[in-house]
Amino acid sequence: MINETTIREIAEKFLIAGTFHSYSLIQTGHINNTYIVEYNISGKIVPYLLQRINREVFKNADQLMANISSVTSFLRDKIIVQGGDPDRETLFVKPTYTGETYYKDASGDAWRLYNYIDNAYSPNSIENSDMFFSAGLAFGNFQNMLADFPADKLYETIPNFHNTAKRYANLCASVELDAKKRADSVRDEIAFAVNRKDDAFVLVDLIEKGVLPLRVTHNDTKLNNILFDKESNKPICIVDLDTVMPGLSLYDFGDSIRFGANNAAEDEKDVSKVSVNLELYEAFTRGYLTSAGDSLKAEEVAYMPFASKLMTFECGMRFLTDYLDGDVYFGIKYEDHNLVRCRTQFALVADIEKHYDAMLEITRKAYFDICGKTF
Ligand code: GN1
Ligand code: MG
Repeated sequence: MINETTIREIAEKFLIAGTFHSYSLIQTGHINNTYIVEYNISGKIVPYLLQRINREVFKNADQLMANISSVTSFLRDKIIVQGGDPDRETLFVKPTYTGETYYKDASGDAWRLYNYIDNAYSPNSIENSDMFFSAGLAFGNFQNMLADFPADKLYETIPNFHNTAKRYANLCASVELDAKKRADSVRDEIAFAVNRKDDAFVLVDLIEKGVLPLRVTHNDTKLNNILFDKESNKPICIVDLDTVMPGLSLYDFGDSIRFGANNAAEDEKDVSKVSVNLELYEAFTRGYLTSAGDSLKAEEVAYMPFASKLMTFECGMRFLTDYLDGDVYFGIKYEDHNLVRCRTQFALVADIEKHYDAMLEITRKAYFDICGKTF
């Protein structure tokens, strides 16, 4: 049971020149537990972000935190050189009194402390296309800033994270095992996935053939992993760096569209509300190409509509797999939550398929307008 005493004890392990003042829980994300912890530093109340890392998902806290601290130090240095504000434009890791990047409690849980970026919000939906254009700029910029980061220094913290062929195989294994006897109730969803088996192999094959290059990517580019400034409504910082690993730029692009260009929430129960918003697709594509377009290969642009579909399909498969496994991975708020999430994802896949040619045309035109290139 996590209560004030626990949080206080943990907060006091970190090298902060002040005393614990108060804490509050933030309900966000499906994976870690997040708290705002306030310290009294010479009479001033200063907030920090405390997180308990989900040890089922991230088995190796040393490697995870090594990735995050090297990437954030790299970003911090670049932001300083570029004249930005390093305290607001990147997370940074506050060490413990013993000089570690995280604190391991008596039960073996790992806790980390970050700077807290205030006057900011992480949106769960898009207000207008300018905002999604900015989101595209922000993720494209993140890709660009890390373009010369030595990728071989990063651990693959969750192996095969976006390996869609593997995700498909995992789904089949869970259907076979049927641990919770739920497979019969989701035959339509299983059939939907089986009918799209070939899609799961497309990008994996292109990596093997050397067509698509591995880059340092974020791998979880949900809109709510961007902090926007409350006053200017401009993106200031990319957060949730747990899955920063070698990956494809298309994973980041596709996952952004999956979440941000859906006309409905990820867990909307009425799937008739789910559809791809082409205006938003165009806005994000233009933002992303503006900051990252010149450093991308033409193939990485050509597959943007496909990746939007594939990342949505992957996420749907993951929710379905977890539903079949008995909801062991994603946090759920009610019994069928993962199934509801799976259905929205599959509905979005179907809608992207309907609008595929239009998305391709939008991408082609944006690439030409912004980079003067074509595919
Ligand atoms: C998880 O924790 P959160 O909500 O940012 C998941 C992503 C999924 C997402 C679906 C480490 O992200 O891969 O796309 O849920 N993160 C991990 O909402 O599995
Ligand atoms: Mg997140």
